[in-house]
Amino acid sequence: MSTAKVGDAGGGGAAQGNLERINAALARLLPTRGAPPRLADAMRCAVLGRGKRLRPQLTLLAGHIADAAPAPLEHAAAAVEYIHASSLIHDDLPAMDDDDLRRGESSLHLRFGEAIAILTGDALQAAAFATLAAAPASAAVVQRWTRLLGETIGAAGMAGGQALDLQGDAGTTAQLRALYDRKTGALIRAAVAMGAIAGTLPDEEAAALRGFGGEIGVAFQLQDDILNAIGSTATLGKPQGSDQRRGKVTYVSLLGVEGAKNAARQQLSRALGRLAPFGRRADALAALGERMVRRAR
Ligand code: GRG
Repeated sequence: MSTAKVGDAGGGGAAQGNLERINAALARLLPTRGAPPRLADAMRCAVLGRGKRLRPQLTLLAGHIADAAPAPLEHAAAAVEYIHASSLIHDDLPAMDDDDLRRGESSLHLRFGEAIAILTGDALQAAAFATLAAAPASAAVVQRWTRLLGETIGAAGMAGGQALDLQGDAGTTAQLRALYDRKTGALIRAAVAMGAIAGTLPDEEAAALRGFGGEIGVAFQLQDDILNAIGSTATLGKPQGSDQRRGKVTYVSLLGVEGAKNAARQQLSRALGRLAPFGRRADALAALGERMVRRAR
């Protein structure tokens, strides 16, 4: 795969090239050797299914801006997607959101049973860290990645955000934003930051990239709220209207559909504003940010 394609803003061919490269890396680096066949099957289903691969694309494009080498970037991108896949499995479990449908197919716990689904999530979290540790990168880079990813998925990050979500008592947009920043935004921010860590950027540019990651993460979850309210189950590949059926507090329940759309637009423009210092160098990353918010699934 040509590395020259990674950051081209042209969309079409370059984006497709990145997707092929990501899918190849996800399959190649997935540590299933020695796993019981059923667990290995479940891991492959969870990781190689019909996902959009937004987070690994963010890692590659941020790494491109930071002039990072392609091989270590692939490890970071795969690690982020393994965590994402793990989070989807756990999110769908009966004890969490109890969702039957994911990416247009039965949720993993319905296909493999709840125990194997839990173990698949566990194994994928471990796989992420093993993949980082096996990257052809300096010890300093691997240490920064592992610390960041550990903090991202932990009590102050995704696990904490999910706990707040299950509590269901975010009553204001400020509280909801703080919750989304952990539950969804943390991994998206980390995906961008890990690309930056793999390369060389002055501190203020690295901070600008992290800022973009944080803002686009919240914008992405805002669009998710909107799609849950007005999308279709067939396009989404997951149940439309589930937030309302569960009485969940979302941007749509707080602001209405039009208010949430406005908030998403504002949030997107805040995110894109963070890329200003990079000029045309960030065109592809900005285009991906726009796709993340203007998506239909
Ligand atoms: C500690 C990893 C970990 C998980 C435990 C379950 C949990 C805590 C957190 C849930 C996080 C979560 C699933 C947030 C929702 C984010 C979201 C809108 C995901 C959908 O992402 P897409 O659209 O999915 O990128 P695809 O299918 O395209 O990959």
